[in-house]
Amino acid sequence: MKLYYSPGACSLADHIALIEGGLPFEAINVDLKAKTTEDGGDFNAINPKGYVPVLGLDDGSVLTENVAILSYIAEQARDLGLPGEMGKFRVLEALAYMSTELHKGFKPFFSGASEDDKARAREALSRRFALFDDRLAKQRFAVGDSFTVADCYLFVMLLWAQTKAGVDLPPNLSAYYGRLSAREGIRKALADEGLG
Ligand SMILES: N[C@@H](CCC(=O)N[C@@H](CS)C(=O)NCC(=O)O)C(=O)O
Repeated sequence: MKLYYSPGACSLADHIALIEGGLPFEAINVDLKAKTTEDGGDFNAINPKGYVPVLGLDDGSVLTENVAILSYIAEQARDLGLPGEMGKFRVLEALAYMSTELHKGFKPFFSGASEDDKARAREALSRRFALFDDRLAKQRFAVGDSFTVADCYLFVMLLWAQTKAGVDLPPNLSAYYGRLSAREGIRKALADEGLG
């Protein structure tokens, strides 16, 4: 498999998941401004949407969208999903929430929005993050007591909260972020993207 990524972008979630799942892959850095891959290829020809993440599969097809890629990884590395009849849907529920309620909520911080818009976005993100803070009072990870692909995505949202948006993390989320930051797979993905 090939993961097309940009350092520190949302593709970091997929990068972490591939490492945590012990899956073989090649990471390919994409220049999102120039829309070129690190070997000078035309990124738009790989993904006409023009954004990362993209997972290049061994049959030559590509899979896009964090929710789909992380779900695919959870199928390949079963430890990164949840067991039981509803397990898959609980993980999907968390991924959808992160994609639509958290990830999109960062837009003002990437688009040169006004300070008022940023303040409103910060407030909305804090409210959205509170759901996970409440959960983490009772469980160790985003969707239960085992690490899943949902934690890979939540880690990136929490990293952005602190580094891009100036959102203070409440206590349970802060402790959770500390625990995740110490995981070998996460440290490796950060190091591989040059983020130390
Ligand atoms: N809906 C996509 C959004 C992906 C996305 O926002 N990618 C950003 C990086 S975090 C990107 O590549 N932006 C560059 C661009 O849109 O030109 C997903 O969830 O996978």
